[in-house]
Amino acid sequence: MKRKSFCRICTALCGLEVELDGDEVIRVNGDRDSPLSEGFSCFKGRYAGELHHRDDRLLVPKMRKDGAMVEVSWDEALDDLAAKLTRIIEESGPDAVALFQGGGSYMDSAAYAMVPDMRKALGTKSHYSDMSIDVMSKGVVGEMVAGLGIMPRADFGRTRMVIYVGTNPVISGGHTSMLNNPAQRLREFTDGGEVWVLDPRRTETAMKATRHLVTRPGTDYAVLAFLVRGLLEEGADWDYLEAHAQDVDKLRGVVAPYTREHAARLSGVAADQLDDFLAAVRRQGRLSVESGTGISLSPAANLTHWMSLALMIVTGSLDQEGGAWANPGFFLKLEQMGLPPAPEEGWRTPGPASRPDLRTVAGEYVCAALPDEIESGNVRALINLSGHILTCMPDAGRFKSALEKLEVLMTVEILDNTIANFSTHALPAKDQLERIDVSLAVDPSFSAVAAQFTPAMVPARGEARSYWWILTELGRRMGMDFNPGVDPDTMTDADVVARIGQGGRLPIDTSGEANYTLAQDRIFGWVLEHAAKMGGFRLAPQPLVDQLAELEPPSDLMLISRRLLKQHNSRKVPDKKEIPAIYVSVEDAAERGLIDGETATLRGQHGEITGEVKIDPTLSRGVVNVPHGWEGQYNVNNLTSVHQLDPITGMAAASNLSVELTRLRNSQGAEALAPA
Ligand SMILES: Nc1nc2c(c(=O)[nH]1)N[C@H]1C(S)=C(S)[C@@H](COP(=O)(O)OP(=O)(O)OC[C@H]3O[C@@H](n4cnc5c(=O)[nH]c(N)nc54)[C@H](O)[C@@H]3O)O[C@H]1N2
Ligand SMILES: Nc1nc2c(c(=O)[nH]1)N[C@H]1C(S)=C(S)[C@@H](COP(=O)(O)OP(=O)(O)OC[C@H]3O[C@@H](n4cnc5c(=O)[nH]c(N)nc54)[C@H](O)[C@@H]3O)O[C@H]1N2
Ligand code: SF4
Ligand SMILES: [Mo]
Repeated sequence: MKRKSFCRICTALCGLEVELDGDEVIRVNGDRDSPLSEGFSCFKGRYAGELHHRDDRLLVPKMRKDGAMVEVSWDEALDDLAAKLTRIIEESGPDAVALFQGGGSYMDSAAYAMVPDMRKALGTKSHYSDMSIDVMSKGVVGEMVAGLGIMPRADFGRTRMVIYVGTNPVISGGHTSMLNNPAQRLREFTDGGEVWVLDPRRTETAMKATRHLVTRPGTDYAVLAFLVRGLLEEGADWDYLEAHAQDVDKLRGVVAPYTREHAARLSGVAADQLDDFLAAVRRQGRLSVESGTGISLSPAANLTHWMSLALMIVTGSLDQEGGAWANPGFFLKLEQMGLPPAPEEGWRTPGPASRPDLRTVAGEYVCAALPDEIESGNVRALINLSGHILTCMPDAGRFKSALEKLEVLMTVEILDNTIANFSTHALPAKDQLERIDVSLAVDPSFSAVAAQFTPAMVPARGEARSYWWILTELGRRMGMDFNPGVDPDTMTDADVVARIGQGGRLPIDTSGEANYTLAQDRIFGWVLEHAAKMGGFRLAPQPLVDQLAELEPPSDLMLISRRLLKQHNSRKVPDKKEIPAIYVSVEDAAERGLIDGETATLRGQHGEITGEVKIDPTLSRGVVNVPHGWEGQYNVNNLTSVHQLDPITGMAAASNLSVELTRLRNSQGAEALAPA
């Protein structure tokens, strides 16, 4: 039997067709009938069946007893947790219990929906999430410029120029804006217009683009500033600027130094290529600039987002047909939230007790503050909502030793993996094929104002329970209501998801088979209306002007971030080619006399990685990469640090770090063989 579903791994949310034989998943394929993905799917989505049946699924709750993780009953695990968390709150107050929302919890809508109520019931301010190891700058700079953390994307079918900066949607599915069926979408863009890619790597997206500009890491802001400068001389949309923006003259002063020569020197892009780029932008008029983790994880994150927004504003593209639009959401309905525009600094309050300097973003503390919070005794328990926190966090060593000091580390997982066994309590949740769901968490990243629904495909294996049930039941045992209106004794998964399905722009039918509900293709004008309340877009927020003056130029060799096709952060589809290694460009390998498979040391300011070199012809000279998500020796977060933080967002830099690469030598100075 074949049943339709949708994938809940990345923001592309591809339609899937799941072939079943009773409770056995035979295979998973892309759904040709999906209006979003039109049959497209990737390895990760198609692996859902094998993942479901894997031998290392976490199927029974586990708890640490005398140092070892042992299987226990749900009652024992939850009662023990409830007692310990209650005691910690009584002794140290609610902030001693921290929450972390990780990658495995976002796409479980029933769990995601209850987190705000759970936090409120716990009364804790210690709320952390992937946001502060991923995308802080987009939110903060959005608030500074537009009064709201908007994440614009192309107006499919109408936008004639799309600029991708530090994002590789063909592999990733998009950062904060989904790109479904990427090859097809890019063909449509390039048929009617132009796609330009700025990336130090010849990415899979660059290979399908009209033009690829190889930028030196962290210098894209200079290229964008050069465009803004040129447009303010000729080609800007002055009607739009007069109606919707402020501080045009201040912006003109800021970008004045970015002449073609200066921008070329900084970015490494030849001056005649910059001329072509400016000519293309003038020719196309409206455009969309989309960026990803190559930008958001870098020290130049804020400046690049600022210049991206400035370019969309100067060309009269932002919130305009044929330019870039921001999805206000099917469920979350940002335009109806009624928030006033943010102040020029963004909505910020002091950070946690040990790190007040690390200010909040969207009411959350930043992950970089967590080690200090734990070591100072302010945080004694961590409720880890499915993050692989040994690999995803900056300064892996420091994080690990801090996490070891926790009295309670509760992890909700689907796998009996390293993080589950590092915890004090590991609780098995349903995997994506086992749960009924709607597309809630990544709602505003959707390419239309739309929603998807899927029933569960197969029953839960072992004793895995619904995520919402686990959390709601924990609250009840603590005498708290983590999920008001939901009774875990009487309500089913279907009841809980049906409530969420009623909260969108249109009611969703959650009673039967998978469906796609389109409320409206796109919504325009709401961002402009919001910005009008503060006198129009702020083109030159002072904190960004100040940061621009302090930015350091890139060094000779820079570590960059990038994603792999068959791996989703820490989650891997087994593959012979995507092996842990230090990925080095042909030129950098040659200069150091390195050959494929040889051992080398990659040394940063804060740590080092010694391992095998893999020569990667897609990398440009001066750029090295260790993909994130690997444990142990190849954990790239051995090179990042909670001491290298963005002064505005408090986010640790995980891309564009200055590094040195040397061939491994032994203590006598002779070249050593690769260690066995
Ligand atoms: N150096 C460096 N560090 C980075 C990054 C980088 O590029 N470089 N990227 C950063 C970014 S952008 C992010 S978002 C984070 C991501 O890092 P994490 O938040 O750790 O996300 P994942 O590794 O995707 O998934 C975490 C866990 O979810 C579990 N899981 C999988 N499916 C399910 C499910 O259906 N239900 C439940 N309950 N759990 C499930 C997996 O087994 C896994 O252990 O890492 C960040 N860290
Ligand atoms: N296959 C796969 N898909 C994923 C994930 C995954 O791990 N694997 N993770 C998911 C998650 S959590 C996220 S947040 C999204 C991220 O989605 P994307 O941001 O699209 O992620 P990446 O593919 O890492 O793309 C980052 C790009 O930035 C480039 N880059 C690095 N530094 C610079 C720079 O200074 N300037 C420029 N111009 N480019 C630079 C890199 O070469 C790389 O091509 O992907 C999601 N989808
Ligand atoms: S692109 Fe993303 S949503 Fe689509 S199948 Fe792959 S992981 Fe799933
Ligand atoms: Mo992410």
